[in-house]
Amino acid sequence: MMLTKKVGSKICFVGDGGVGKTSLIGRYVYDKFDDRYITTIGTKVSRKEIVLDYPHDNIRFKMDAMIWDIVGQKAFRGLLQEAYFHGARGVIGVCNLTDKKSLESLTDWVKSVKNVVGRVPIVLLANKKDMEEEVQLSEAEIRNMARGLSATYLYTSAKTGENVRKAFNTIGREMIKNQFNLY
Ligand SMILES: Nc1nc2c(ncn2[C@@H]2O[C@H](COP(=O)(O)OP(=O)(O)O)[C@@H](O)[C@H]2O)c(=O)[nH]1
Ligand SMILES: [Mg+2]
Repeated sequence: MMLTKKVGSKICFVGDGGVGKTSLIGRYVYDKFDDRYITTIGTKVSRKEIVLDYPHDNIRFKMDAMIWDIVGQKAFRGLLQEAYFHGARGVIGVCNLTDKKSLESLTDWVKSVKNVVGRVPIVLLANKKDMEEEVQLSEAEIRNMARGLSATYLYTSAKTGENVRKAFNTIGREMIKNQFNLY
């Protein structure tokens, strides 16, 4: 019989406005994609259980994930930032494949996270993979950034759903590795 262990966790999304953070969360948590661009204000927290199996250790983790989304990017400073990152166990950094600057920005985003919580697992998502004709970033550039941030990376599309579940499973497994030393 498999042992089930419940764990809580906070996952923070970072990345420039428009890269697809809210859409990726929407796709994962509610399985929908909204094509309109809605600029929301404040911070939104969604909740979803991530189930992770470790057959070799006979353990199933049921991770109660609190997924934090930044909204109103411009006002995101100082104390607000601290409250947002406080207690984060994992970070998903998102860039937009059709916007070169959005990859570079991740350096500062991750710096801000580290100032508050120190080292936590990071997964870098190169989003909008479906927009093939407009891609501005090479895989080498993404790989280099990921290496610099000690992050793993994945190509995603919130529109088609490609790799969205995998992105959350990957950060989940990284957090379990970090916390329980399980692989
Ligand atoms: N084609 C395409 N559009 C996307 C994708 N992800 C997000 N978008 C669109 O990009 C815009 C910004 O997305 P949003 O999730 O609000 O970005 P956020 O500011 O990072 O939360 C919206 O118009 C989305 O519909 C994607 O994977 N593919
Ligand atoms: Mg958003």
